Amino acid sequence: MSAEKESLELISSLDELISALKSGHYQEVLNQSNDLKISASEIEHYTTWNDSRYTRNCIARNEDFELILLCWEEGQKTAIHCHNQQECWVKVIQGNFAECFYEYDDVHNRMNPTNEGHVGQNEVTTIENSNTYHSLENIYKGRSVSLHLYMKPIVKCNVYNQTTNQLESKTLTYDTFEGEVFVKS
Ligand code: 2CO
Ligand code: FE2
Repeated sequence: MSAEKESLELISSLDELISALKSGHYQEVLNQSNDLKISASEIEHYTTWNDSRYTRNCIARNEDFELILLCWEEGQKTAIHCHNQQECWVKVIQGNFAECFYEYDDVHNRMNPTNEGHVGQNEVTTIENSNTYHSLENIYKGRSVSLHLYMKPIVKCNVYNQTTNQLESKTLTYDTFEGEVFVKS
């Protein structure tokens, strides 16, 4: 890493975060995840809502990263899923989440819970281990919003089907891209 890249100052806005990512300051962005202060007004342009599932709104992306805003109505949650071995952090902009971690036991074909906790406003959660699965649920009394950085972009991930106890590959998509309705090409 060059000396120039190591000297990035504290990121204090969404625009600075996007610039830092687009210029490849990945390690600094990872290091600053806890200190980043992104206000609800900065991300308002990217928020969309759906009564039946959380929405995925891509703020910025290239071949090395994707920065996504997830918008959750009260009670909405993910399936148990992995991150396809990509480095990541998740920062809560507004609201409160319950998070459960799991490891997949491929001998017995089952998902074993390993840990659980809460992620509140301005807090960060990560997945360190490529074999780790997790689920997130909006437990706030109202809408929650979370900012997700994946490096590299997660195109597909495994999702655990609790009825069959099988892992299924799921292709991830966006509701919006850079603030516009996303149209698959
Ligand atoms: N990984 C899920 C997604 O990108 C959200 S759970 O937090 O990482 O849809
Ligand atoms: Fe996730």
